[in-house]
Amino acid sequence: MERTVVLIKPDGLQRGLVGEIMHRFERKGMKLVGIKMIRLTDEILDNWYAHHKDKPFFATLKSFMEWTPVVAMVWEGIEAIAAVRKIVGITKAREAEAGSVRGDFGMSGSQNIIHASDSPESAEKELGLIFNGDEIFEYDSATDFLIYSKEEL
Ligand code: FUP
Repeated sequence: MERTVVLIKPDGLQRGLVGEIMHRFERKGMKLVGIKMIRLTDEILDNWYAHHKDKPFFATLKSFMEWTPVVAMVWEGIEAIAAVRKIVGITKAREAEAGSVRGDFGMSGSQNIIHASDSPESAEKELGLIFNGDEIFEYDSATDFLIYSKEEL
């Protein structure tokens, strides 16, 4: 099982898309193991987006992400990182596939509603930046046997 971090960004929160987005991960068969609202700080964002720190959009990106709290979630599943990225869609929302969150709800390449970890390394880093150990829950999923075959579990 993999864990991946999803953020509903300030535009997603303001547009009332929190329930809609969570519903998509639930229906897919992903397991929610952590969730909270958090106000992102300069310190978190400098680390989170360290790979973008020299890009021209970095300052705008940070102030956008600090505009309101975000909804942070950790979803678990087999190959969850890639599965969630498919649901999210590509960065530039106006070019994202219809059916993805960005494809269905966005037009912007910067105000693009949602974030999802892009690798096991970034998932681990992002989880550590936002969640304490006691905010991630281990519990038996009553539906795992319906969602996965015996061989997969
Ligand atoms: P993604 O993994 O799809 O969220 O995309 P990136 O990690 O490449 O970018 C992270 C965020 O930086 C994007 F969600 C929005 C912002 N960004 C811009 O504002 N302009 C750009 O040209 C590229 C990214």
